[in-house]
Amino acid sequence: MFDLAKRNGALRANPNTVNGATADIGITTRGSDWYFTVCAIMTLSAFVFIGLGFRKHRRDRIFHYITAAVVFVAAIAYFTMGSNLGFTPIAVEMQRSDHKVSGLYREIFYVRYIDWFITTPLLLMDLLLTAGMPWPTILWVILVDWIMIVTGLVGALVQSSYKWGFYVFGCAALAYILYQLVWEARRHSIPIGLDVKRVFFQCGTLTAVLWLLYPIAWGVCEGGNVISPDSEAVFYGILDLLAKPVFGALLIWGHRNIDPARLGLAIKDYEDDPTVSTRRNAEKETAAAVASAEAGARNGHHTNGTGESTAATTV
Ligand code: RET
Repeated sequence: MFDLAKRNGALRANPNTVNGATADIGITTRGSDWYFTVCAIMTLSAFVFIGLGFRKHRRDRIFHYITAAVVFVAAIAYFTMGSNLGFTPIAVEMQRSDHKVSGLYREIFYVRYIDWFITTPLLLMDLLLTAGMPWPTILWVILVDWIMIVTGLVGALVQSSYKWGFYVFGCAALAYILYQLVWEARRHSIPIGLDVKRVFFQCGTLTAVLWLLYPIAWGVCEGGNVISPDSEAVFYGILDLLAKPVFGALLIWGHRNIDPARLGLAIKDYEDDPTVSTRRNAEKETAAAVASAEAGARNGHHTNGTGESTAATTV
């Protein structure tokens, strides 16, 4: 571990000066190591989720693909933060005397919000599709989610106390999302079946509890500058590990015996469509018959032109 820390040259390669300002409140090599560790876990989970998807018919892989995309994107965001990139120094509104957070400019990782902008809608899709919610509601909840993330980002980049105004908008958006999850969607999942209700309840509860902790983390990191960027890495890192790979594993496991068609996700697969495969086979038979007739004519043999024996072997 000590050797690994010595080998991690991210902070040397990518220093804290960006856009003409230097972040004097930034991560250390230990923070960078932790970000890289989370990156590795996210990457591994992405491959596991994709691998599990191969055990299902491709028509039934929607939850595997969505969840794998979530952890893949997170892996890239964590690689960025581990590399001491994807941040900008922002003058702190509240200057502190504690040496861990004393200074004028704090390192604000905007890449976190890019990650969330992509992944939180996917997590909401995982949940709301499980509950069988109608797509206009899903779209609406995703739009509200985007408002939450964007207000969080803007607030984090604002230097004055007006940052808290954006925070309040973000919290209002979160309250609405949680209402949709714990009330509307939960009730919608009940009539679909006990198994669906159970997986929605487990993943929905985990999400509701975890998502409430994000604004607390923001309040003590980007907002109030109370805890150091290394502690910020641990706080958000643990939340993200629980909200993405752990949530994903629970969800995929919960879906193992649920046919997506029951959730209104009856997806057509070209390969399985009997009209398509019958037509395809008929085309193959005709092609084989023509080929054997031509071959027969070339060899001077007489055939009846149906090429039945050849066709039978090609079907
Ligand atoms: C912010 C600040 C503004 C107020 C609120 C926030 C909530 C953020 C949430 C983020 C969830 C992220 C997840 C990531 C997955 O890996 C933007 C921090 C309410 C709930 C689940």
